[in-house]
Amino acid sequence: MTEPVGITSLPNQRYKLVTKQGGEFTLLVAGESGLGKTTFINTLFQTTLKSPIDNRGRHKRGIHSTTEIEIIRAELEEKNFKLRTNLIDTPGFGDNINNKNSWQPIIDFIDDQHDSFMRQEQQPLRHTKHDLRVHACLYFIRPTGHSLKPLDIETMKKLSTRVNLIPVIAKADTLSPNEISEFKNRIRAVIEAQEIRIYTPPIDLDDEASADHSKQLIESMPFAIIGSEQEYDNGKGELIRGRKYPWGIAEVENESHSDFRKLRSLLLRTNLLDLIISTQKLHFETYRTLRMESGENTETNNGVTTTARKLHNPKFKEEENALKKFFTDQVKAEEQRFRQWEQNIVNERNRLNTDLDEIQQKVKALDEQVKALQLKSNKR
Ligand SMILES: Nc1nc2c(ncn2[C@@H]2O[C@H](COP(=O)(O)OP(=O)(O)O)[C@@H](O)[C@H]2O)c(=O)[nH]1
Ligand SMILES: [Mg+2]
Repeated sequence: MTEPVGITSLPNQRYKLVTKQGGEFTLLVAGESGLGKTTFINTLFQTTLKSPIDNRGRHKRGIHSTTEIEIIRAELEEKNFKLRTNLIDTPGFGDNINNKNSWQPIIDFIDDQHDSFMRQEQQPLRHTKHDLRVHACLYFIRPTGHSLKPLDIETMKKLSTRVNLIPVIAKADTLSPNEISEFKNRIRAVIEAQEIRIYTPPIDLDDEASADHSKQLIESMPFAIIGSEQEYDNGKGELIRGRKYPWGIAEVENESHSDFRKLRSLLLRTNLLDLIISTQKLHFETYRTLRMESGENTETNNGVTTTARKLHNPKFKEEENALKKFFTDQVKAEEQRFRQWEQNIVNERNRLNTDLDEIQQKVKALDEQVKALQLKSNKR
């Protein structure tokens, strides 16, 4: 029996689904070397760590001869709720002369987790499923102030059809607030023009406060973040996490310096369930359906699945295109379903309003009858 992860305090009943499935959250960081990915993970730990990192939980997983993906397991605590978390730190890419396919180990890692979970599902007798499916992928963007590089665009496209992709501007302390807001606009324009589907917090029409919150998050995207493993005295006897400059401290948790708090809250609190559920319903289902459709038998060779490799190997352009197309259709279907659901609510409201009108008229008529009867009896 898995322990509830503390998200039971959330109003939404869907937590049951999540706790039943194991209640784990897996976050992956990706992007070029030196952008602060490892620092971000440590910052997240230091600001939310529940129990010290278990050394046994920190292990490396060889993916490629020159690259290693590190999995760190920890229990995080954000505003009194505990969450078992897997943080996947990936080596940077883009620093080779030839960066072609340098994102491949990360894409393979994500696909492998879907694949492994799918195989475990086919063996219903296994009780504890080993699940490292990635619920959110932070993509670190170099704070150039210009635009996205072709390598960023290509990598983000590949990631976006597989995981909830959350782009972030690294090292926000190296840009001025104006530069950040212009840079954000440029990045958003490229993301739109290139039709890259980034994770967008859903807007709940039934809940004004939550809808406003989502809108605020969406307006802040891509989040500009500062990471730091250091704390400094702010002169008032308080220790502040940040980066020290001659002019002062660029503060990690100060909302006017960085979007770190917004991002942390989105990941670990407000959108945690949505990230987990959409991974299952959208990304995992997309993967599984495509694998089924490909109709190939899974061949296991030293634990490496050849079909998975083939399906997503960029050399097989058709498969990659099939994935993209299927995913787009899924998203459209989801949106269609959402619109239908919205329409149903409107219809239901109209129906209730009509019912109400009718009832009010009946009440009025009955009232008049009562009055008429009273008049009659008074006359007698
Ligand atoms: N200015 C600034 N430097 C940072 C920030 N985060 C990390 N760094 C520095 O950038 C360098 C690379 O960080 P690291 O976390 O190893 O990057 P990674 O290769 O993406 O994992 C280190 O010297 C960090 O101290 C940040 O938010 N702002
Ligand atoms: Mg690193």
